[in-house]
Amino acid sequence: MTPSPPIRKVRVIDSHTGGEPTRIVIDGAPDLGQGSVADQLRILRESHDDFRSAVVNEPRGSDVMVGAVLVPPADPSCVAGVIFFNNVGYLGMCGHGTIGLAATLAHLGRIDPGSHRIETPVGVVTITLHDDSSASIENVLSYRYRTHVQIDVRGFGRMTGDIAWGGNWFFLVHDHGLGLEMKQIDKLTDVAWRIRRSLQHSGITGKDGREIDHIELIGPPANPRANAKSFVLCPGGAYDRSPCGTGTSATLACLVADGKLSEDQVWVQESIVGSLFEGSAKIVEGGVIPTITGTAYVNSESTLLLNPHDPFCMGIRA
Ligand code: PYC
Repeated sequence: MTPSPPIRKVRVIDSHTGGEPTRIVIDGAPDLGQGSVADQLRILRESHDDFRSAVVNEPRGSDVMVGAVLVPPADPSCVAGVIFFNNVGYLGMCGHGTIGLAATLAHLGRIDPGSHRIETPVGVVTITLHDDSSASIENVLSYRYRTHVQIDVRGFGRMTGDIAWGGNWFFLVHDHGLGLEMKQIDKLTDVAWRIRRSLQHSGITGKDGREIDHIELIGPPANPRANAKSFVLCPGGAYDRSPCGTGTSATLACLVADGKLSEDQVWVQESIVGSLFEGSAKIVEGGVIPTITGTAYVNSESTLLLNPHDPFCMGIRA
């Protein structure tokens, strides 16, 4: 009798940052070689994409789950490398996920309060773990690429937005005409998805033809501590429960470009579920370096079992 193929074990730590989940693989990921984190991402994408799906997709995960693999950094000044992904693909950077990474590394006893460099596929970011367990991330260079871009959104008419990079590509819209409230989630998701479609159909992209895969709708805050509230639609159709770290970075870049935010001025962004991130920006050549502060909570340590007999072992793909 041939022996059954073994069940593969993958150790993960789950956390949430302002309500948005992050599942970090700390053991059991495929071997991605010794290259830069960008090279390791290429190997993960080209040769092990089913692993991404197994970690974040149903039945183990959900459309909302953001996953990550902790990898060895090529840059010796970094304490870790990280590759973020979601239900449909990979993220250049992930702000809420990096705050979740700080909480996870602290939970594992791998970092203490203080600053630590992390290698991501789009550059090195710095996390500062604070004594109260909150964390700040100094993000990659963020900038506004185009302003006052007009699009026709089917069923909603003409809208105007900014295209900005905050570690992912964003289209930021103020004139959407909708209240940013939980009871409007279906409508907000619908309009944001239509905006994305309209950008695709019109051939409107980020720099170098990169797809704009995050849509951010901005409006007045509900919390008196906040400056603005946002609804962010992620690439796979789920909305970000957190204020979105890369989205807040893109917002800061636009505010600075418009002269509405000065260097180091604190900006508080509220998410659609009411969680808050604090942001500020250093002005540099070509844009800003944002710092985003939030708190993540580790809420599970577990072992995923990848059973080759399970027909949905590698997740249900869209
Ligand atoms: O916090 O940057 C972020 C993020 C991107 C997608 C989901 N969260």
